[in-house]
Amino acid sequence: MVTPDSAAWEPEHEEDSMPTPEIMPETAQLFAAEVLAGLTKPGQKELPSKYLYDEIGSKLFEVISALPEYGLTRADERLLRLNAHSVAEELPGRVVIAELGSGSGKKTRSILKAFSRRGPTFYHPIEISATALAMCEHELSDMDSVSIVGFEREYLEGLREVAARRKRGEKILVLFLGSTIGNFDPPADVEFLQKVQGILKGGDALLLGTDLEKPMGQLIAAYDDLLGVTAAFNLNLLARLNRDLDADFTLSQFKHLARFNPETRSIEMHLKSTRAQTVSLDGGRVKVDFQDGETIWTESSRKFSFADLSRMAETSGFKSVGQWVDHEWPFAENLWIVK
Ligand code: AVI
Repeated sequence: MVTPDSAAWEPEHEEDSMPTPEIMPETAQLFAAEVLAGLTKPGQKELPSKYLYDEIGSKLFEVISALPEYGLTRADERLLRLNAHSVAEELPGRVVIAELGSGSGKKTRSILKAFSRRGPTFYHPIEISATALAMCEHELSDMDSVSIVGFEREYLEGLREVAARRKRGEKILVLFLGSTIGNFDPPADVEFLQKVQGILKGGDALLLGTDLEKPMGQLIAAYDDLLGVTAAFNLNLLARLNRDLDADFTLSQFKHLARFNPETRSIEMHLKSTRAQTVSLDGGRVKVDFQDGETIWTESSRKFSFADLSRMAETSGFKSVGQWVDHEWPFAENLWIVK
């Protein structure tokens, strides 16, 4: 069975543990604690999907976004390119833009362009991955009328900082693009949106990108592509644990799995152990047993219906004022205002 020598994950042992150079010390401790909790959970083992995005994971996700099977990012970009001016029209006055997850500068550029036509614009990407933040800042550095101040923070913490710096008369537009909300398992999705709403004030807005329902075959192909990029993206999480938490996963003994869960209407990614084995973490202080065929659940990607979206806006305290839909790859951009 699992032997979580949890004391080994306490701060006094930090010096002899491998550091996580990708993230700040307190975030590194949370990372170790969440990994331990997920791998020692009774029943289904799991790892939080936010940890897929270290330097290599972020780059692999960029490649996934270019794959013919995976139309999500292109649909998101297309919608923003075509409708950024309509979003800006809905939000007159001075608007500060905060983005949860720095995303690819490419899609944010259209929004920033539309707002910066009115004058100097402030943009705050919020991201726990230093690499992703740096990639975004670099991508947008040529936009002269846009001041970029990034926050290397968890989403809500970063958003609180943006709200605390707000000047009189300024509105905040929060961008949460790319259907990252689909990676939160219900009810965590609505709870998260409620927290976002709680940080904002009446008249502030949220632009939420959401992937829509589509045929199962199309979804499986998108999350288990022929080149194996998504498999590499998923397996990199174990490689990251080896690098950053002194673990000894043998990558060839785990297999990427993508399966559709009809109850939650989401695609799940798992890493399946291809044999019974014991893996150690923190240089051997923690041991985790796997049965042959046992999986680690690494991500859910929910696909929304229009009814889901209306319900989510309502229960999280927003009013929908605009929705733009891509029909080539069913995807919706939703503009919600704090009631
Ligand atoms: C970031 N997120 C919305 C992606 C998705 O489609 O759920 C992550 C991803 N996982 C596998 N491929 C892409």
